[in-house]
Amino acid sequence: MTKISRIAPDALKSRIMGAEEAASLIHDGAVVGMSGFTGSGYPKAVPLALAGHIEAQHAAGNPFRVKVWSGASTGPELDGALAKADGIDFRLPYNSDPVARQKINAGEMNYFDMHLSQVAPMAWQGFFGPLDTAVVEISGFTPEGGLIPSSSVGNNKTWLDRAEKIILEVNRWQSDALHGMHDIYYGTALPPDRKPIPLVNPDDRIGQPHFDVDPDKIVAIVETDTPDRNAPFAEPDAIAEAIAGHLLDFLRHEVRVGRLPAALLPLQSGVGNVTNAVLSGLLDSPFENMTAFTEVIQDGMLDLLDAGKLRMASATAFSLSPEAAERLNADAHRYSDKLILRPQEISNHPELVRRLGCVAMNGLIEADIYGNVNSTHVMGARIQNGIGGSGDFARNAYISIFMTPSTAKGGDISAIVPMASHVDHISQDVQVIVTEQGLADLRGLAPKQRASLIIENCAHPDYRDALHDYVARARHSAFGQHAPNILSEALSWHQRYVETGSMK
Ligand code: 0RQ
Repeated sequence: MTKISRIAPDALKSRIMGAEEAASLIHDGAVVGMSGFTGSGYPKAVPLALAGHIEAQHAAGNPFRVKVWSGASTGPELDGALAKADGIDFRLPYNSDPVARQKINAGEMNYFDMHLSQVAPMAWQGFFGPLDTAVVEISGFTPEGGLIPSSSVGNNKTWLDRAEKIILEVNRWQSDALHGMHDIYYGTALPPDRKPIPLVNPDDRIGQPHFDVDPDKIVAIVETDTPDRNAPFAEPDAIAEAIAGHLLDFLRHEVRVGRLPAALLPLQSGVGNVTNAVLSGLLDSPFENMTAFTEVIQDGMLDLLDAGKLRMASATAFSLSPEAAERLNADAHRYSDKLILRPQEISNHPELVRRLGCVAMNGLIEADIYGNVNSTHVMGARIQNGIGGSGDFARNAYISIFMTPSTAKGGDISAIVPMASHVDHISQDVQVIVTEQGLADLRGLAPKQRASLIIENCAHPDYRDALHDYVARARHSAFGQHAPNILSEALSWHQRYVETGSMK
């Protein structure tokens, strides 16, 4: 394994500076494209220094806020620190930071959560306006002055190309084994010049291992040695294990009846504890030689690689617990030829997800009796994280699976409701729903058939009778009998929760 050079080329050495000085190059109102995706590869020093600068400006009575674009979620030193300083005016496309979430839900911060595959194309289409500054973490430099990406690729290619000026953070903590792991595709174009993307297998490499950069745009280089800070995953509990069990039975059945090959099809696994538990469940499954064409590589994926069950994984970022990140860094060469990190417009590209036939497995907040899925808004109003890549994969997958515990908040909320209070995934994009109670295979079923199956197989027994009762009454009184609903009652469960703290 070759060591990554962390030293800037001679021509750029004069631009090495401290984080405070670099942060002072960002002005009030600036649009900043930050690196970072699910807690990996985000800049760690400059945003923190910028937050300090913003706090000082606010204390002096001066307004100061920036607009932040990223790949997906970042870390506490970025979203957390800037939100705490009340320094973010607008944010896209995905957030899981609790401080930022609180600000968004208090109405103090504008946020637009969007399909992750669409961020870079829309930036190129000019839909979001100009980008002032890119702040991008890299792991080092090639001898020719190219930039070796960090533990996530995200939208960095686009930020580096589109920004007027660039601030780099060179993070020595990132593993040497990242060198050669990335596949940066430069063949995208805007319509009418867009061409097919030449990727037909999950392990195809179609680009180059580094970013090209215009050195004249680099205004600052900051050296860091700081770990990515990902939240640890919860140990799979009995509920997560039951969900994984139902899902694995289903996959085995699909192989048996010839609808899936023995090695399955490229897996996509969403964020969260439940989806990570499913990956752990695959460890004990009969499937061999699996592949993943997904968005993030979680702990469970590393375990599958270690066990020889997973042949390779393609993603745009790592999303590892601190222990798994250390494990990867300590033994990274073992993984380097099995992992590919790509720009998120490629890792999540609808054309590729459809071509490869991904098996999409994502979490949900709530599903309604007809199979519409809410992944984002609690009680239709309060954002949890964002749609992330779930829509990119769910609509285009070979088979689209959503999973959740049947209740939330200690049983006070049913995850199966008469009508979803917000819809991210319409029933056509939802083919299978799994809870610890069981699995509903909705393929080819009409709405009324779906309702019976979802209530019987997925709803918690505490809520099952009430759901059956709702459907029975809707079959008498609804405006139509295709997907019968009682409009005055459909969202009453949510209203009851808002008023009393329980849907019961
Ligand atoms: O909140 O921690 O405050 O109690 O949501 O819920 O059950 O731990 O589930 O970690 O698997 O996340 C949909 C949020 C599930 C995730 C979601 C509350 C619950 C808890 C987490 P607390 P769990 P998970 C590609 C795929 C969208 C993005 C996506 C997600 C918290 O999967 O963000 O799929 N998906 N990306 O209490 C009120 C309900 C609730 C509820 C759960 N019905 N009502 N609160 N919660 N259900 C990857 C990327 O895009 C990066």
